[in-house]
Amino acid sequence: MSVVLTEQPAPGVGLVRINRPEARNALNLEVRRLIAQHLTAYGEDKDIRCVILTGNDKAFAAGADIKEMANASSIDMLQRRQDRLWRATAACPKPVIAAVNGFALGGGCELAMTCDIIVAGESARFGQPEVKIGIIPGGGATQRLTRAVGKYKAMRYLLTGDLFGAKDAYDMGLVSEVVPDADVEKRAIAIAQQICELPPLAIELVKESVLRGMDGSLDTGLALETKSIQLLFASEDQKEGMAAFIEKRKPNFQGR
Ligand code: CO8
Repeated sequence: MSVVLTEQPAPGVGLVRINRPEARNALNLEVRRLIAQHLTAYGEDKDIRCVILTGNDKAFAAGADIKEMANASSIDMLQRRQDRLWRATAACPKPVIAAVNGFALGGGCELAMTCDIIVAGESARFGQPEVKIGIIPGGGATQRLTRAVGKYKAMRYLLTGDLFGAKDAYDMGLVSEVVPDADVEKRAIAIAQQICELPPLAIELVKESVLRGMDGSLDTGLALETKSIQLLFASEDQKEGMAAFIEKRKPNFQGR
């Protein structure tokens, strides 16, 4: 069986499941490459409108595969060019929801942070324990965790490697929702279905405006948002959405 599985749990929803239970879903290169491949394919698939990335009940992912890295040289690490793989989530034009149960540590927490929405189970454990094994995060945590929760909370966890629970993650602003463990996937699918009902072009431009805007000045971000809303007035879905509101009926969005 493959180390990364795909399913379609509902119409329009693509689900990518990390499947290395014997290694707490540690992200070896094969897993990283397959996740990136599936996200790219779903991004191009007209029938998919929202993607869920998940693991199993024990682990979303317990980090990069330490056994695969332990004896690597700097040049090996450079030639693995993993940074390109980390970009696949943001590059996917459709929203990606992380459904997290169990451990999301190191590269696993970083993978969740590349997603657009994070739904976590009550017992999920997050953390960036890299300093405990002599390295620092390499999948974006020094930047994405800091942007998500602020300098002082990020430093507190990055500098100690301490783990933290789902409630703390929620209180810090790292996760979008906390639900009972058994409901994580169900809730992620429900959010995905809600998104599938909405006009895909508007959804794509929300994602782009938020992600690109976060990296620029407020002025640049606002300009991008303005251009995006102006652009949407060329879409049939904008005409349909507003007409349906006025005519008091359900809109029928076509992604055009
Ligand atoms: N890598 C490889 N194998 C792992 C990993 C991992 N990250 N995590 C768990 N495993 C393996 C264990 O070795 C064990 O294998 P075996 O049965 O052969 O001994 C099996 O999974 C089960 O693990 P445990 O027995 O330890 O299970 P527990 O439930 O007792 O503990 C933990 C689970 C707490 C998750 C524990 O396994 C652990 O601490 N794992 C390591 C967590 C960690 O340090 N993660 C950070 C890794 S470094 C990283 O992610 C850097 C990202 C940089 C990426 C970018 C590079 C350019």
